Amino acid sequence: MEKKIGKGIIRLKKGDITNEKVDAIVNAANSSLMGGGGVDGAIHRRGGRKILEECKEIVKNLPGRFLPSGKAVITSGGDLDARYVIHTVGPIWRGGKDREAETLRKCYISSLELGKNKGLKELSFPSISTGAFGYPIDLAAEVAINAVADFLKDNEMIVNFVLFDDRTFNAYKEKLNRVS
Ligand code: AR6
Repeated sequence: MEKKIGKGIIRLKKGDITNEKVDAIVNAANSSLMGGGGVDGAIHRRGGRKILEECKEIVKNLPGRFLPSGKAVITSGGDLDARYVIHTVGPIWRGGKDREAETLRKCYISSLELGKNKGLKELSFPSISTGAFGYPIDLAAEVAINAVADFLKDNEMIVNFVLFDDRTFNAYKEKLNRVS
């Protein structure tokens, strides 16, 4: 499914984000940037050592040696078909009163801005925070779609959501149907 929004396009796909041949895929990382499970594990497994080496260099130079949630950094795509990986850290769901929505929105906006500043034209996102970090899918889908749609009002870009399972895909589809 795809929809023209503002100056760009939002596309929804079901599948594995590590297969994407785009300018950049986005990783739902953790603050250590040292890899993990879920989509993070899959990206590092297929992307190879180079991505981890670059992450180590980045972390070394960050205050406190961690990447705060809502921020994004960029590495090469290593052995992946994607040219770059943008690593962002989603919020851990704590019931909704810990500014989770604001932080999740920041993940999308900072990743998109980073891509824009690199001159990238096509990005692919997973569903950030809705796995290990426990963010309810319907709520996360709303934040994700609205953030990207707002960004596309002023920016020309193709933004794919690559969603791993039917439930997640359907939640994003429902939200995308509602935006104009
Ligand atoms: N392609 C696309 N989506 C995927 C893939 C894949 N290959 N693998 C899993 N997903 P999660 P989070 C989906 O847990 O909630 C890691 O350990 C998954 O089904 O990967 O932000 C990090 O190191 C779900 O819909 O990310 C962090 O510690 C979505 O991706 C922590 O998990 C996000 O699930 C981050 O948790």
